[in-house]
Amino acid sequence: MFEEAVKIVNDSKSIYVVAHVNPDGDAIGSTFATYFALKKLGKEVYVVMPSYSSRFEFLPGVKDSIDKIEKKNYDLLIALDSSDYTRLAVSEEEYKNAKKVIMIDHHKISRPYGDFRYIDDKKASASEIAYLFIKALGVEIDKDIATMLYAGIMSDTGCFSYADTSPDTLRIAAELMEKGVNFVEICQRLNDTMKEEKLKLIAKAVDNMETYMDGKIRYTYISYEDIVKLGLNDEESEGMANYLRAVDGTEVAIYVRGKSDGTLKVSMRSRGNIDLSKIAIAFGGGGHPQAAGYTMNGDIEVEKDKLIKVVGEML
Ligand SMILES: [Mn+2]
Repeated sequence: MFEEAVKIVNDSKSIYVVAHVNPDGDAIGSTFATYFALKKLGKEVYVVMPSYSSRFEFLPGVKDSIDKIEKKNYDLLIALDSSDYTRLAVSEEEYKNAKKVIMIDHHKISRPYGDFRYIDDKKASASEIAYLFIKALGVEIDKDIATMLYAGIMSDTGCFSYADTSPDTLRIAAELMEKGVNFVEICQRLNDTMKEEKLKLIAKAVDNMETYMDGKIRYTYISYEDIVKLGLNDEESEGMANYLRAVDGTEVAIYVRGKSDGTLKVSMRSRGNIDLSKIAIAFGGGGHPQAAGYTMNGDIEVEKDKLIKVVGEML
């Protein structure tokens, strides 16, 4: 399964580990777990992560990440949780300077890149695949590695609640727990802690909420201007669809927000009765059955009506 990847790692000295921009818990967990494992193998290894939310700073090693790849020539780039190389947190030039690239991902729509690929959209998180990779490398899982893998798996499974959580996911989590992971703190800090500004954003999202089909569909929109006014950034303004979905009777929740680059991001969440990734793919995006998204082009009112019609037809 990973024989070729293990050979590539064994043949490499200088290694950079990278995930997508605006890293989430899974991106951070999978990259740092891999980083710690490669360090144990005596590799010259770095994590490139130019920006991340301060809520991840309590996790081991996060502050040691670097902003960019300085080397003109290096042996290996390992990319995790990133379905498309243009979304990686390195420039195209930095990417091309790698002698070899390993890609590890779990998204439904992946544009495969690199010399070795391990893509499994049945896996709930990239961190779960990183666990298999680390085992294949023959590295003993210590507390730091376990902490990062646990944080990643917990994040992308919605605390082990999404449909793609498998018996294997729980078996891996159990093994990680045995390594002394502080799972109470990880869950509290990543799931149950927010800035006051975020609470105000939720209030705004509720204020702007529209309901369709007797509440089966809930929609809300927040402009980038409003996000900036609250002092939040792109990453911190995510997650509103989860709150809308939590309302009893909701089948699909839709959250549209303005982003710093001027585009509109659509995030959808379902209770699992319809496959949102199909809708997202039709609109040029991707994701998972219960969580998917895309970039909205054109007039927001026209595009919103189009989306609500498509979702309504699938319900
Ligand atoms: Mn992920």
